[in-house]
Amino acid sequence: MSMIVRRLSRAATAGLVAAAALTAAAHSAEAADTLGSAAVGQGRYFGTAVAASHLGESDYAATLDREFSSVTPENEMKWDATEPSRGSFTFTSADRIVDHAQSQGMDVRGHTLVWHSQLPSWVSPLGAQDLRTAMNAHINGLMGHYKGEIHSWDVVNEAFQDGGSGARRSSPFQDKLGDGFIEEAFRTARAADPAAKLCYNDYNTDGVNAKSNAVYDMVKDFKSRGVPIDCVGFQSHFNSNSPVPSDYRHNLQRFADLGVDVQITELDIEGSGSAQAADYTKMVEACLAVSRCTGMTVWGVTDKYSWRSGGTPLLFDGDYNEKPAYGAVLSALGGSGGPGDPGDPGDPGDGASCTATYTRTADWSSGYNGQVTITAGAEPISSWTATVTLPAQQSVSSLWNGTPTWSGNVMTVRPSWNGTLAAGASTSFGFTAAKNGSDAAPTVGTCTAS
Ligand code: G2I
Repeated sequence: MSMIVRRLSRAATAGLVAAAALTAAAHSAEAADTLGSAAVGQGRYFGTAVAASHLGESDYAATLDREFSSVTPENEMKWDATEPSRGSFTFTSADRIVDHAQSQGMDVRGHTLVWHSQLPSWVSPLGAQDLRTAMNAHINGLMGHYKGEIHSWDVVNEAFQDGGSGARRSSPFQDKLGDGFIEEAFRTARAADPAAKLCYNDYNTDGVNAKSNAVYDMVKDFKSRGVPIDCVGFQSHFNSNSPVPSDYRHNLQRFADLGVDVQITELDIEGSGSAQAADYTKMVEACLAVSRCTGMTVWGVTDKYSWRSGGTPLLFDGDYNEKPAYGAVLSALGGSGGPGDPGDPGDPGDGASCTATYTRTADWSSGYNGQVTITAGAEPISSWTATVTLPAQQSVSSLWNGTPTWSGNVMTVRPSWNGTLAAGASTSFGFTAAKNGSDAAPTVGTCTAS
């Protein structure tokens, strides 16, 4: 696997932000008694949509920081928020979320680059050629600003119609540029930030139906022609009119079998009590059953700020109390003493093992980049832990593709999204260290796996 250095491309304070992330990440990976840490134990992320305007509310921030390992800006990265007039980008609210996430060691999903909704009024009147130029400039402007900082981008959102036809949805992009706009957006996005996973994201594609079949055909076509797509997002907004489909897992798996990752991107399920909890359990179990399901995101922290607040669809109520659905999700993720706890007999992965090897991949007078490659043993693994002991003088300023916790100069690294490995397969994490006068190599301790 090639290592991609995650470079913070925005503020001059980037180094400080990254260092803070390393410190703050410690609490979220300590015990599998929160959603985020339990999911990390399964090699997945567990995220939430976040609104910048709520970050100043202490209960909101405390719940977010305690429970989640990934965030998606709910509205702040959309076109109307980031490029309200042509060529003039504003990132204040989105930066607030990204900075907060980084200070807590959380990943960020980018939502969304090209979507028919929440478009500023200047976009729709453009002629075809101008619209194409504007679309590509928007992708480049947004992805360029966050280059190296976004785990996955929803490159194109909701481009297919509901109903039985499987046709494309009418939009300025579809109507003026034709079917090819999606492919063009993905190609532009790959060039803009090669490290980001590029997703197609939609709703009512959660089971096998005409709409999901149409998306499936598009992804299959993209894979066969080398159009750069890495993942498909299944929004998963459910209520009594749109219940959890019984073939949800099968649908995730058939997409995964095309060679893309799958992610549950906007999960919420209207309801309450044990019925809601049971539906949430089904969702988590479906993701855990599909090895390429890399994580899930609920569409908000608390019922009181949900876009469907009347339907109380989330895991925390309006007072930030854990709902039955919260306990169900935590338990399905193996947290809180359930299956998945270390030593729980009957868990898959009890014979799991791994090895860790270190190489220095870049070197300069004051610092270096190190890479640790994790290789699974004879059995597949769903998570790994590696320790790296640094010479006392040295300090780490950033780390990518892993989640670190610190004890003195010993760094314990667990997966961020790369915990699941087939037997014999490898992944790697990397870090940048300051030498502070010592050029000695760090030592890598025993790798443990589950
Ligand atoms: O509609 C649910 C989601 C469906 N998939 C794409 C998501 O991006 C979408 O999110 C929702 C947000 O949760 C809402 O918060 O997108 C809505 C707009 O399409 C968002 O609502 C808008 C309100 O309509 C605006 O009045 C408001 O100014 O949020 C804006 C910012 O608060």
